[in-house]
Amino acid sequence: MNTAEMFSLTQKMEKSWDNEFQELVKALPKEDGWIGSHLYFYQGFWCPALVLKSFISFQKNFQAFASDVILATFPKCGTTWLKALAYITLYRSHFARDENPLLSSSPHQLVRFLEYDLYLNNPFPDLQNACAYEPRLFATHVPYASLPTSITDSNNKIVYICRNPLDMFISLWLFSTKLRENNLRPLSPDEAFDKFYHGIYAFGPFFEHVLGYWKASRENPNKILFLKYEDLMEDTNSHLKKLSMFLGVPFTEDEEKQGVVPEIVKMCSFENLKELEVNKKGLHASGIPNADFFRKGEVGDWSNHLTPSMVERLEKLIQEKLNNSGLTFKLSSKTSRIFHPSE
Ligand code: PAP
Repeated sequence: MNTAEMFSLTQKMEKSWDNEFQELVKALPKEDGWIGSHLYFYQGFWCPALVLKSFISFQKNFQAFASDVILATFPKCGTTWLKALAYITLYRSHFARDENPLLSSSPHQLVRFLEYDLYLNNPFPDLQNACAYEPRLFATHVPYASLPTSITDSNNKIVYICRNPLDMFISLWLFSTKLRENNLRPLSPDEAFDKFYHGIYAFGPFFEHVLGYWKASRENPNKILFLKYEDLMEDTNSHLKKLSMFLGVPFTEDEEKQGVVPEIVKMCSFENLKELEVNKKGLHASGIPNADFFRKGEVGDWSNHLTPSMVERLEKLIQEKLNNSGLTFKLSSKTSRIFHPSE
């Protein structure tokens, strides 16, 4: 599938909905999305038309195993990076160090999305064969409150990653600009900002998504590991060790001595993954070119794009939304400026 075919798939998707589904959808608030297809407000979040049906199938039909690992992320917050790190860490005993699967497969091929991939055209996908090894490892953008109860009620593990909303906005806007249908005029920075400010983007609003996982992780830290892109960027080694312990596959002393940790960090780094042939060409299951998942990979790039008034409005929004939550975001790596909602 190429990008043009992806758009036609999205449009066909809406046309292919049967009467019963059309009835359900008719009652939902609907907005134009960022790339040309629609967003529907369902269960408290803006769900892209492409995955509305597959999300519902996933929610209804997915049967979690207690051993499953689910990577849950807000879009543009480090999904690709986390997929690479988790896959290699969890399964490292299965392959030789010079036969790293990242050399031949994109992180999105290795760890498949539930709603964007496996359930996309099949309400009962073959999940067993979707994972090369045990335990099963999947990814999703679905908010915590909308996960299948078999995930929230079982003992499986969830790793969540999010990112400061200013960088996330810029990443989303530039990503969407590339993918936007050719016959539509580009979204202006003001239009994109307005949609962003009001939470109208895939899986938005951001704050509800992040706070859902944040609260759940505080209530159950053994089940949910809550990570932030900026922290990972600042010290990837120690976060990788934390991840390995959380997943029950801590690095042994021998591995530490052999430098396995920095080796994985380097292999999964933005600079390395971006340059691999497999990530320069080829398409994600949803039709998006693999290369579009690698742009700049920095903390604080928002300062090159946002106007002072946009920054001020977003800072106020963060303050309002995260107030008393205990959650903070670093906005810049250079100054290590930390935004405390109570400031
Ligand atoms: P998704 O949620 O749509 O799958 P995701 O991987 O979360 O996408 O977002 C892509 C962002 O992660 C891009 O950020 P940027 O636009 O600010 O540059 C991309 O560059 C960044 N990214 C991808 N891979 C890595 C990596 N290995 N290390 C750090 N950042 C990465």
